[in-house]
Amino acid sequence: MKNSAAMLYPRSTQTRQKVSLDGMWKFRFDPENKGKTNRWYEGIGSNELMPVPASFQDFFTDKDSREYVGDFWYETEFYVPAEWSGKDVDIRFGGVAHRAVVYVNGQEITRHEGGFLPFCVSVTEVVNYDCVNRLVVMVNNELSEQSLPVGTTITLENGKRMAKPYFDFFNYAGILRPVNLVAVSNSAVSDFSVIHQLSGDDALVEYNVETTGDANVRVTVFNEEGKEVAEAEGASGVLKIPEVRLWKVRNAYLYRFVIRLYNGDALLDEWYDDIGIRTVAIRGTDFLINGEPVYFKGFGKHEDSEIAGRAYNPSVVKRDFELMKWIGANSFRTAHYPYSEEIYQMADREGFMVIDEVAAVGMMISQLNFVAANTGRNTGFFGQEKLADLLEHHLADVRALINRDKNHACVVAWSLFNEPETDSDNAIPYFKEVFDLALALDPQKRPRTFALMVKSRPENCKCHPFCDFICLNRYYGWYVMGGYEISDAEMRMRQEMDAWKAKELNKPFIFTEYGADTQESVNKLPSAMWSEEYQIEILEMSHGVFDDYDFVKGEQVWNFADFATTEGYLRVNGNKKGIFTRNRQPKAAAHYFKKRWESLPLDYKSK
Ligand code: BDP
Repeated sequence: MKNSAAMLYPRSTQTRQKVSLDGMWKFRFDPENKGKTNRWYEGIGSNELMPVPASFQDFFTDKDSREYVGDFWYETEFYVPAEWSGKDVDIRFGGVAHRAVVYVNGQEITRHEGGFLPFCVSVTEVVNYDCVNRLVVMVNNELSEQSLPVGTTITLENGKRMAKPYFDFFNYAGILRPVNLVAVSNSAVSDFSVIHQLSGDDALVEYNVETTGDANVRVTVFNEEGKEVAEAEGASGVLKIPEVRLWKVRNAYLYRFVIRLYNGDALLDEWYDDIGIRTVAIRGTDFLINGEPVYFKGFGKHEDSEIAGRAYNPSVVKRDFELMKWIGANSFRTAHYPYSEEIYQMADREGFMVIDEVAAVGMMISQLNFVAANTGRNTGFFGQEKLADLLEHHLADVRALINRDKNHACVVAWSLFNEPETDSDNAIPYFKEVFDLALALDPQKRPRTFALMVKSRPENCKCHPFCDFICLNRYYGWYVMGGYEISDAEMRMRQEMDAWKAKELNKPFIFTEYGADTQESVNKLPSAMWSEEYQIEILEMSHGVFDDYDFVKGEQVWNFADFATTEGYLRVNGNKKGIFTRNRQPKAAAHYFKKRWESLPLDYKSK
């Protein structure tokens, strides 16, 4: 499907206008499903205010609101200036979890499935110019086995509904990311992609521009001093950047690519993007950036913070990057869904490598969720009847993810699942479709992977051959033989690593999860599970193992910070595996990591 020009990251330029619609909107729950019958799309009839962007859950003091599952409605107004008539006027949503129906001036104008990727809709035909217009969004946060992320929705005896995620993070929902009103010309840039190649001291950047109308295309590249360094005409071609300053890990350099469309001398459209030039490849067990081996140090993260939940929060993003720089990290995985676009822009700027994950989480018969576990099904997850519907959503998300993130230098790999079931034959054709699509769509052909859960082992996993590099989530010393049994846990871990080694896969491995739940300020001598001492003990044990296997090319501990989950006896006020608290202060393990990571060179273990 062709992009609309407003899908590109919203920017104001000589020809484009964007107006933020963020702020306080009207809000209303719809527990009896009467919004549509009562025509709330013409106005929701509520004066309750709700911030956008935000997750609604943590504002309320009553549990029914926090746990609410179903439809809920938002309303705001926007003004369209008269001088925009003749342009294409769009509304662009950064992310609405998990699905939305959008109405302008009482008319339904689009529907969107999936909470973590942007969508836009043209409102040119339905807005009134030089007037105030009404925008209503009906959002829904139900979980199912046919949508991402995967879970179920149950009904309690009292009639109230409840989310049962097959995943370990709170089912935050709402308008989570910025909303913009965008005006672009009818002949505009709708897509742009780059492929980098190094040639001696120079870079050859193959580019491709797509447009919504006929126009002459010019691409001009500026360095960080604002000096023009390359220019080319035509919808596709090669830009030669002499004596290129490459984007390097934790030493970034970004060029500004300005794309202009002309009709004769008349400027029709202008859009720009700040892009780092680098190559990504895998050679044997090495992960290469610009042809040089790198070792991943960092985290599995979440978009999660106090009060606004999963909302894009620039202050939290800033703090997180400062902490990651302080501790000596160089990478993170966007567990378990695509993050806000601004986070990738920050990672580009700060030189962090990102393993970019789609929201394909919970694709197993849940271990945490007894409702699912007790259904008695033994077909395995990929044996389910309505698998085609799930696959369709999964492929749509892969498409949208690559479309959104393909030009980011920080994105060095795609993670296409987290901890799926991999031991049944049913999984194989499903995996093949997802992996093939990612390869076909990515102009840069970045490495693809998925995170293997504990049950995906060298002897039974049927799906790791799809991976260009292998990501392991392992909890030896926590879920597997914790506490005083940690010495046995270490032996088990080494046995597993020996078995992987014996397979001679000749691919890099990265530990994308390991760690221990740790309650801040609980100190114990000798250590005990949940204490800050025990967290460090697991880390030391794990690192000792990683260090002994040459093909382990990275460590991303679980998790950067404590985060909210569904309540349950396995979780004490959320998941406490953070190296930082939820409020972004260090646990003792943070100081331990700072020492280790500052001493490991970027090319650690390269031959
Ligand atoms: C892994 C999951 C992650 C969980 C983690 C844990 O990938 O989402 O939060 O375990 O249990 O299985 O802490």
